[in-house]
Amino acid sequence: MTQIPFLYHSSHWGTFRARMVEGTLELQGFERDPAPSPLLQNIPAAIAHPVRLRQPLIRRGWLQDGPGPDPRRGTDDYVAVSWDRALDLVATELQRLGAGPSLPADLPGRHVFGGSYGWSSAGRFHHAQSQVHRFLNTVFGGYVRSADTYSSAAGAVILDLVWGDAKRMSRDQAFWDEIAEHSDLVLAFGGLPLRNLQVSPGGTSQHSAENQMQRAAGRGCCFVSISPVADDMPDLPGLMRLQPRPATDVALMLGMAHRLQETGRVDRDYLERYTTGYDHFERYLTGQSDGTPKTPEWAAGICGLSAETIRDLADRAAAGRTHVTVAYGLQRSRHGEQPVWMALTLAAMLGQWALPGGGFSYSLGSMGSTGKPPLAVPLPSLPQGRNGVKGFIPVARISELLLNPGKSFTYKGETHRYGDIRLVYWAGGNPFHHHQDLSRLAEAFTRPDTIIVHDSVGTATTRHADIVLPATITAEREDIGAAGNDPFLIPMQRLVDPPEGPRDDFDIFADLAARLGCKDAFTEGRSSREWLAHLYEPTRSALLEKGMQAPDFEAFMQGEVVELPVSEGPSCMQRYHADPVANALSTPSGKIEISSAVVERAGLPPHPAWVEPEEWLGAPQAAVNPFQLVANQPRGKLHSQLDFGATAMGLKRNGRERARMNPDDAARLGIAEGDVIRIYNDRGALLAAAEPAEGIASGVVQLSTGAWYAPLDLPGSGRTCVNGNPNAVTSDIGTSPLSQGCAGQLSLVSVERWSAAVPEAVAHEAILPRKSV
Ligand code: PGD
Repeated sequence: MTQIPFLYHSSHWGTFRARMVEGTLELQGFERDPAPSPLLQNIPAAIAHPVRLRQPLIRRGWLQDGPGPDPRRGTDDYVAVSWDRALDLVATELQRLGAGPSLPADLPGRHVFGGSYGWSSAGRFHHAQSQVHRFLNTVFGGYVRSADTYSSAAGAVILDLVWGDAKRMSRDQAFWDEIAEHSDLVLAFGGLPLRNLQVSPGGTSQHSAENQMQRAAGRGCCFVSISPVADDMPDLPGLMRLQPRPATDVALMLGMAHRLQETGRVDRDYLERYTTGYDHFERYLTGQSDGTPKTPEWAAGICGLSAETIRDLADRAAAGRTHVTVAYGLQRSRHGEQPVWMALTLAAMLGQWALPGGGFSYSLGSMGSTGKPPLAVPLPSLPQGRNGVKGFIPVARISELLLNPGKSFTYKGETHRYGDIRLVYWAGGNPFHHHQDLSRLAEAFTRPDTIIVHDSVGTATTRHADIVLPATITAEREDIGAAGNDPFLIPMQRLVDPPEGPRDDFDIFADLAARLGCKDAFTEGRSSREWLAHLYEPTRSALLEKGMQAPDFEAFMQGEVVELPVSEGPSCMQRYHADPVANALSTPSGKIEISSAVVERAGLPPHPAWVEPEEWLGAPQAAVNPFQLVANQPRGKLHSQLDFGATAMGLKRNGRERARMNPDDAARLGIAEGDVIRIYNDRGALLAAAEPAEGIASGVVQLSTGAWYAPLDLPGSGRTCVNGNPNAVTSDIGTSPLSQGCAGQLSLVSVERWSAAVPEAVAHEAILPRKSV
């Protein structure tokens, strides 16, 4: 009997090989991956799950009454139509809004929100967000975009100002190798959670971080996990776990900084040569400017660790080679700039940045790609065309945009206005999972004339759309897998033919562009396969120029992964340390900025500072809502993707997300393992399955994001997500006037045992837009 061969493929959580055997997808981890991710086991469910969208759907109210604001979105039912009818309807609506081959100078795209934030899928060509951007640029001349990411907005904005291009700086140094070989102490604010390191946008072929941590720890390096959630760091020899109150890391860092200053261990030569503005910060640290010295005792009163512990940590940091790293999670909360800026300042004060294994990194605990060496060749990349529309929103201000056209907002020290949006076009994202205060988002989604969503599955977002177009999944199409800091180019082979119905996003857009008279501009005369061949070529040429093997496109798609060279040159920071004048940073002063005039102009303290957030355990609001909800990234899936897959479902209880809390807190509230609990505040409520867990700090409830949003009106509870999506209760407030990022990680909530009859979790397929009968 002939064996069915395993074919290569890729996902955000890893490269793999797979084959279809009797209707089932069999998977193997990539042979060069030391620890393939358990998330791979979510993929087989996607092939034929009832949650897959199979026909274009049009919301009944939109079909009957035409475009316009409509409170029925979210509750209306849908009419299934043929592809031809759906595309005709979409094209007519886009034309009504001004799309076409000749556009006025005042581009109609200014009324189109096309930010379309979301992780989409791996694959360089079929990446849905890139496709929708290219399409909107082609037919509307542009669109209102979103700036930054839900992952990192506060951190990226502050680091851009005080360190230089945050993304580039965090991705151009092999921190893991340095830590493994040289660090004595790693201060990990937010930990180094393996669940985050499983994933990276575009894919990650080698899950090697735990090996590197073990190598370092085996050599005697001490890792310090600083997080209210103990398993934010794997067990390691010599590991120290500290659990300060959530949102108080800045106070802890200031207490450490004060100790360094008081004991004369601040590296003033480093500060003088490489930084600017320390004197201003020092006056704040010592209390000269505000009367409050930021002593370890002061810090202890805020963060809950003892002054002794804070002093000891500072002493240890000064005694050896110390690497300071801060995870994205810390900045995904109010005043999220501060912990990132303060961690960078602490590293500068220690003065070991120019030495291997010392210094600062950002997002080492957040992305599988951070800390790996950058690549020395370009990757295939789909050109998105030119966006001629100037309007934008900071990424997490979507509800504000739709609810308040014309209202002013601030960003990076400047004032802008929200546009007037008539069309929302989304492909490759799930705002009804990722945005905060989802009841408010539902209200915002009633406002536009038309909302169009492409997805492969029927999420809560599709249920709020007027037109839903079913997309293929990666297993059903060919693509090229590749990602920054990942040393392989993967031929993503088609694993299974698509079922009747779904189409590739590219083909949908190509047919729409044809109806709008813009087909050639969109496709440039290429089919999907011709695009793949075209995009492959720059990488191949670069490999050949370096004298390396590079098969031609056809051989590549039929064959093996291609190994890519990594850069051996010095990183930006290594160049900067070698010559800070010739290799100045891209900050206003060219140096690391410990005080910033731009930040001050934006209305924030001019240097890193403890800025008390509204929702922390020391706030007046905690008297009403006494628990800090930590809504972090999930272990069993990427965001909301494949929430119905085997790994994700295996971690739920009766189909409901688990919320972990300290056993003493649970006992005090009469809550036992497996009880259903209600987590609520004045923004909303959700139900989750309680899991008392020793590793959760007192006063904290940890509930990861990702459960599919399923709001029901429950007696005595109001609108309640019965599947456990934390964004039912999080706050839709910007991180600060400077960055306006997502602050969804931390909120104050109340918790109680649900004592009424327990409603069942809503099955994923029941979230699909309801078809009329
Ligand atoms: P995903 O679940 O990845 O979430 O938010 P994001 O929207 O990225 O959604 C991707 C969607 O794209 C899925 O519905 C998937 O089916 C669809 N999709 C995948 N591939 C394709 C394709 O090829 N074509 C089409 N048309 N669709 C496709 C994630 C966001 O959530 C992020 S990045 C972060 S970091 C935030 N984190 C938090 C947090 O820490 N705390 C809270 N409270 N909230 C958060 N929200 C944010």
